[in-house]
Amino acid sequence: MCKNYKEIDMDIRRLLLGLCVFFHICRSLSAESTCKLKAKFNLSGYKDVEKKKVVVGGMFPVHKRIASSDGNTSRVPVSSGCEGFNFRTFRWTQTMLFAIDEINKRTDLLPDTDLGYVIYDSCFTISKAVEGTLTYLTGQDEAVPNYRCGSGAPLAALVGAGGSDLSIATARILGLYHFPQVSYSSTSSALESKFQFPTFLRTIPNDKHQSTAMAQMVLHFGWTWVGTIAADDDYGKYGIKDFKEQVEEAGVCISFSEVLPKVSSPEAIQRIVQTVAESTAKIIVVFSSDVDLSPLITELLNHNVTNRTWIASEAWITSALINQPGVSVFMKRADIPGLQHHLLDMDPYADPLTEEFWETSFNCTLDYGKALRLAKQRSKEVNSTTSRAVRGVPDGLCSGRESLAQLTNTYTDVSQLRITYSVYKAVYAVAHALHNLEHCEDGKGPFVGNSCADIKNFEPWQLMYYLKNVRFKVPNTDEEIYFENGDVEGFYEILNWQVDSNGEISYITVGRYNGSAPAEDRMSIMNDSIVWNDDGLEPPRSV
Ligand code: TCR
Repeated sequence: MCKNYKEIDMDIRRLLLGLCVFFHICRSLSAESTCKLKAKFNLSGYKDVEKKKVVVGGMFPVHKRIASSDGNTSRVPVSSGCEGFNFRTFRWTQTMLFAIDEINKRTDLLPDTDLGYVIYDSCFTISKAVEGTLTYLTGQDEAVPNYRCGSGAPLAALVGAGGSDLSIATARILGLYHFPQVSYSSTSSALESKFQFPTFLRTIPNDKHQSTAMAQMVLHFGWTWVGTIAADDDYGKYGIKDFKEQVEEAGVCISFSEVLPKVSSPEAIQRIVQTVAESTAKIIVVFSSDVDLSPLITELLNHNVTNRTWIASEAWITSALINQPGVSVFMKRADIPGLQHHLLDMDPYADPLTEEFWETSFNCTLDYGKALRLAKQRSKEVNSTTSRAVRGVPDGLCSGRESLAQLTNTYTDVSQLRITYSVYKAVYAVAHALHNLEHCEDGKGPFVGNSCADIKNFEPWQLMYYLKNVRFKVPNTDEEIYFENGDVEGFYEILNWQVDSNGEISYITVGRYNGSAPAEDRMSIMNDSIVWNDDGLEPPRSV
């Protein structure tokens, strides 16, 4: 039997609701039902008991994957751990804390209310994102959805969840509870459906603009033969689909369409390398995040596959590794005054993530016992009992005073803030919505009988109303944020990535794309400023 889109969607919702109710009832039969909110307040250190409190949730892919389980079903299953610490996404996490701190210090925005936060690591994995969402809604350690059982502060909205496939999963659950979600990096056009994702909003433009910009660029340079590479998720698939539809209509042929594996698969990567190497197409269009793309880039370099021109989405920043010029369509870069200071001013002992960050960055351990054990083991290995490690401070123990400023990694690099800026805007959107909710005038409110919501105990759909209608200026910029159908304006820079004779990489803005302008003035490209392969100024031929 065939079902239309809407019916299938209703089925998914019913199924989810059923699951949630099922678990909740089962659990409450054996419930010790205490609702613990592990929210942190007063980041800036002063305690104000007078202030009302609201918790904002955050979800970031701080790790790159979950640790694989051994598949043993004869033991009590435990939630998988995560591995592969990601410095870039950790910067996004710290930016959320920075924004909350900044808002809490302000006297004109939410002056009587303190924002707290709970942050979950989605580990780039759907199951972890769903687990985090359910835990967040319950305020319990266990993932049972029942957000109303909370003692303590109300939950505001979820800022997250990272990639589009994660946001699609969490938005389905949050939508059930009419709970708002503001995303900073989920760009897939699949998320534009308000029927499927009624409470989903984002401060990053919808990819349909980016796909169009990339298609326009291919047509602009007269390329007729291109290859495509997509991540195996809703970001890659929808991005490339929208791109292909547009170029194919204009008569461009697609030489190959490859999909990058989500879980490590050297064979699949080899196959793609072979396709790229053998194809006569010299223009390659990529829609993938850096985590999924980097294994391919490394292999291409190993195989010396050069002389290709890359038209890349977001991922390009790290794929700069590939050491060949390319063009990217990027969101605009921004500066956030004070952020760098906040990033450098970190207490390594603040929470498990800062600890892991510190240990990974400085290649040492913060745990005295562990350092001692390791040192003992090492000294046994070298068969020396008089090692300094065992007598005094063990080798490999971090002092906690290592210098972050001297560290040069993606965490401390604030020169290319794009998604980071989007995180900042998402937190501000929630704060402004809460501010408007709190300052609603009695008798002039938007709800039944012109009533207002109460900041101490509001319903998620009431906050959703304010988020939908929010309009504010981002601090220190002229940029105004408002949502139209959950989306913001699609304004991009076109960047050319160039390598100078010393091997230094620079990003040069060579054009702009404004998805909201009339069709004929959307794109402007300065052809002459682009440096192509072989340092040429002429655009390459597509075959
Ligand atoms: N939208 C992607 C996720 C993503 C990302 C990134 C992840 C974007 N840019 C940079 C890591 C680094 C753009 C999505 O799935 O929607």
